Amino acid sequence: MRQIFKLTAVVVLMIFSIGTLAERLRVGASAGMEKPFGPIPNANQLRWQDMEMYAFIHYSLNTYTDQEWGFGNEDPQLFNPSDLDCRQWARVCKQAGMRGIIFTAKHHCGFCMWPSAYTDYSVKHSPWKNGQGDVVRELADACREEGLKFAVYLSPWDRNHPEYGRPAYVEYFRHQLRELLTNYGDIFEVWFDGANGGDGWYGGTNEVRKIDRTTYYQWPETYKMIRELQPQCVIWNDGSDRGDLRWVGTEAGNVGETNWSLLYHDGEVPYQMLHYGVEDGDVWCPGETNTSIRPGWFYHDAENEHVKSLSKLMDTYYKSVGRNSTLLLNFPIAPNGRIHPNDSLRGIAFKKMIDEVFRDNLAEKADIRTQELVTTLDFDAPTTFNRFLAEEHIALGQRVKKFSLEAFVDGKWQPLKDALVEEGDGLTTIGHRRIICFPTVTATSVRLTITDSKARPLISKLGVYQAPELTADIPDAGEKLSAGLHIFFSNPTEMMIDYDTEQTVSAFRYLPPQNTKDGIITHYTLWGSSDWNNWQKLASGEFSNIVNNPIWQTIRFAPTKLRVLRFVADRLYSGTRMGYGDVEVVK
Ligand code: FUL
Repeated sequence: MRQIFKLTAVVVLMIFSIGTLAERLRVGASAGMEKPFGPIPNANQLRWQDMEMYAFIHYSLNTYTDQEWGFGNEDPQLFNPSDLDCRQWARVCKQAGMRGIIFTAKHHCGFCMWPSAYTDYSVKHSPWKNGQGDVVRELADACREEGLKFAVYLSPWDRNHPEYGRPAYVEYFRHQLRELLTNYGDIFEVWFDGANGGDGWYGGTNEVRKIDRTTYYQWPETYKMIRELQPQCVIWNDGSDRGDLRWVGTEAGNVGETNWSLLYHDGEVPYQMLHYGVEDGDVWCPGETNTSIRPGWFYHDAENEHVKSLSKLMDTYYKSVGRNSTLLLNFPIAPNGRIHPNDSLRGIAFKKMIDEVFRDNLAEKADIRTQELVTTLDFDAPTTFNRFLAEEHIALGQRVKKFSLEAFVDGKWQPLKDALVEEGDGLTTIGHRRIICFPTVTATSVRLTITDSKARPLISKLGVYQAPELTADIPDAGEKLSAGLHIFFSNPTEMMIDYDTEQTVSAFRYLPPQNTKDGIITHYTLWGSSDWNNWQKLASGEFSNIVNNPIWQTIRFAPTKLRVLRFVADRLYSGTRMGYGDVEVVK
């Protein structure tokens, strides 16, 4: 029997519900006869998924040293913002559509943004507010005032602490976590960054300390404490101990178009699993897509003109929220203690654009009929659109594996495909929300067919939209700046850049390889010479976080006259030959 109902955004395939739009939106109730299939989210994971977008805020001593990773010996005296205003952060984040804020209470350098009772390396020993300030408190209060949720990032790797790598540090870490979970109200998420470069200050020993990330932190005990102190909090952890959420394997701002909210309950989690989930996984562990609104996580003056474009941010939205993930978007704090206007303006424009795209659901004007696994939306008149949205009722499990989408144009069904994927049609999983972007079509009908599903599909919302065209201004790596340089390699880890005549040079820039991690330089030394015999060391150091976020790196030094530069890879992330996407010499 063919059933037609109008004005509904809810279709339970094979279950025909009647009632008001609101009742149908609560399809869980009408699907009450349905049994869950496979792993399902718990109440905390469901509440978290509905947040959709929330902000990261990166702020620490790095803000004052122009670094991405502090070594752990940076002076607390550097922390003295002139105009720190957590209310400005909360207002900006709210207007940018963020429903909460996750704050770097402690980054890898170990400096605590609250006056922890367990260390002197904190705001307590900074000139800011004469050591009486507490950034975590100010932000938690500001979030509450703006109606935002609040959460903390507490880096397990601590390059300052003398005991790091030994059991005493794990105790210390738990004490700190307890302070954060008991003194600042409700915490919606805890973020335990897995990054660990090995070396650090460690109480002045300046050495490399290796830990076994699967055993050292004894996560099960820490998790127990979190569950007791904050029963509604979700745990993010990219280590091998399953938290409630998973990293998506990249900081570039995208998750796989196929995105299962499932993992295996134990075992290693390689990139493939992080990025696409696991179809036959046995635990619910949804993906959170984290990226920054500008290239780095911390603020750098040099990036003020590199705040992501609106189309890049929309692309990120479609490739995160539109792919069954949440979006954790970072806003760095500038040295004055505020979000820079370039970031706030772009963030607010981003939210306006999302509202604009999804304001008018054309599906609500269509006749919708569902027969078996095929749902057809018929419009009264030819209708122009370029986005399709579907949501599954995930409370009962993620079920849909594959679907097809067609538009009825000039008397013929035309297949539509996801324009944001490079291979195949991209029409795979749905989950919490799936948005398909395609070139604008004008059609009288659109048809969704579920072609493969683990169990009876429960689709809780459909949408058809016409998004305004944005200019294609997604920046890529750009033209090769190195094309104009005379480059050769004296050995696989040493690059020479030769000028025929002496030049005054003040900086060198390195873009790591973009498509592979092999050859990425993590530690370097840069030399200059005017005669090929006498070499002057210009700089040496680490490229912090370059593996997860392979952006341009800038090495600055006092302006120096030289003819040839020698760029030495002291350490590679993997592989044996230095790799590069591009290099630039700044005169
Ligand atoms: C990474 C860290 O190393 C970065 O500094 C940043 O905090 C990012 C969110 O996670 O793993």
